[in-house]
Amino acid sequence: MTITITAFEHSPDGGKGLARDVRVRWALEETGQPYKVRLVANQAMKQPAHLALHPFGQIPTYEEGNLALFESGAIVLHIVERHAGLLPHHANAKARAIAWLFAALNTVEPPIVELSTVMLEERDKPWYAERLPLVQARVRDRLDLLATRLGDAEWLDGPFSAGDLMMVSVLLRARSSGMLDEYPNLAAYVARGEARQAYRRAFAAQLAVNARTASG
Ligand code: GTB
Repeated sequence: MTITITAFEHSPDGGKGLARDVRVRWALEETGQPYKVRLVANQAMKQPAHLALHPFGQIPTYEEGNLALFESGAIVLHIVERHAGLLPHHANAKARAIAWLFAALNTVEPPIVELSTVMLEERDKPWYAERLPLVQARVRDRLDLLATRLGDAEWLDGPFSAGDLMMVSVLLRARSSGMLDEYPNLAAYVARGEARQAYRRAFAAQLAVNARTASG
């Protein structure tokens, strides 16, 4: 059955790979699943056709036969549960990999997203200089302990898993703030994720879209 995902027609990052379709593309590449991409224009996001797929009018979505899914975490989990490669076979190890996937989304991503919102959208506010260090401290709270936990391991819990895929995807959003560089082991962990062939294919595919739509 054909898999179709949605992505921005014009990603606000211009192809830096930070939009959440990339983690879905990456999971599909890691598990060897071919997929199609339907690009959604900004003005179409909140129109009925797209809202029928995504109740909040966002990307990414995932369609396969009569299944339509939204939420990047749910989509990645669906992919890795159905196709081998990113979840361990042993039940306990599988549960732990899924815990890391949720930790990336629920524990690490929120302060990172808050930081990028502050830096991108609140720079001109009179309270920016006061707020920024507070939000940076919330990111540091998470990164300090994540870095300690990772130590000098290659991945979070044994072989590369869906948990690592999601954690690397989330940490990538912190890089432009400079905060990732405060943690050399996390920066190296992210670099190992980016060096995977499947990530490179996912990144190149979204870059090609953005290069094309920027010029067209
Ligand atoms: N919880 C949902 C999920 O994980 O799937 C969140 C989905 C979401 O935030 N989608 C964003 C979207 O559709 C795109 S990824 N936004 C349009 C809208 O809400 O109308 C978030 C994102 C956007 C831009 C950058 N960037 O420019 O760097 C990075 C990430």
